[in-house]
Amino acid sequence: MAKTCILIGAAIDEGQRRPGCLMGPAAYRVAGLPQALQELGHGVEDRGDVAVVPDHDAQCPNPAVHSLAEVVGMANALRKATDEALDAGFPIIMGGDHSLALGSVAGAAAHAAAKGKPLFLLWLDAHSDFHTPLTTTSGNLHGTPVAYCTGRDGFDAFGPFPAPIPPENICLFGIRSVDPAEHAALLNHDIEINDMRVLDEHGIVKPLRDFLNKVAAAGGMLHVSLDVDFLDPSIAPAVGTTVPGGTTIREAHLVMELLHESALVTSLDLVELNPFLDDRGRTARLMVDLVASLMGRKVFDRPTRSYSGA
Ligand code: 6HN
Ligand code: MN
Ligand code: MN
Ligand code: MN
Repeated sequence: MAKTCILIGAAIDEGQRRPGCLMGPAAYRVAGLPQALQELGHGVEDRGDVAVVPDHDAQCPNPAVHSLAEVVGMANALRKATDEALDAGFPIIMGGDHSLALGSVAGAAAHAAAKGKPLFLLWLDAHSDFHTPLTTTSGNLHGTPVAYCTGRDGFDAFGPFPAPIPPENICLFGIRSVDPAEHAALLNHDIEINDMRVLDEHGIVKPLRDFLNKVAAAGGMLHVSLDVDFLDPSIAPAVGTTVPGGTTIREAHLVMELLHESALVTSLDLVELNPFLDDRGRTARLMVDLVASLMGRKVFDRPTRSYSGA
């Protein structure tokens, strides 16, 4: 079914320390994201990059945390932009580092709560991003959004998360790097953790389908947050936090194809692309191709003679 895709640029790289992610929105436009969506029959409305007003009153007791004012400013702007975009269509937030999800998921949660629907969160990432501003040792706020979404303490500067997402509604998928403080906290939260160990053994299909069945049964909305480092660095070099042992091109496409078939996804983040680290645009183009699969691109539209699994 054709959608109105609302492109929102979140040009931020202050959620970590390596400059470059702020060029992400421009790279997605150059790599042809709007055209790819149009070719699939979708409407596209590019709302440009959101304007950020840094919150210079924002405070955090952990001295390691840096750029709090800028990250809070972006979160405020994106919370509003994502909530509003959900009224008009399918928001695609073009990052920017993963700290932008402190705003986009909050906007999706506010929207879902207003509609009386449960929100589910699929986190496609090498990392669990389950630090709070109080536990992070790097001080990089891109490592914190999942914790914020569950309503954990330590996020005073961001204001309360609207309608915290029950941990059972969150699925971490593809993770292979978890810090000790995150590990300890995850043990106390009933989040579905499909780390690479699980995906190696079971493949991606069954764990993903099981989660999607849960979303469908609850009549939920589904926000997907796609971190470039979900992919193996050999195919997606344009990211600051590479972790070997990630998903292959085909696994990633299959995830997207299953998400398309489910028709459950209601909003999407594209995060951590650092075009300065890219190799002739290949990571940006791969991300655009993955979005195309999520939005309905296929090799064959129901082949008449193919293996059915029956
Ligand atoms: N990401 N756990 C590390 C940290 O610095 O807190 C890495 C975070 C990576 C963040 O995946 O968006
Ligand atoms: Mn991440
Ligand atoms: Mn709304
Ligand atoms: Mn990551």
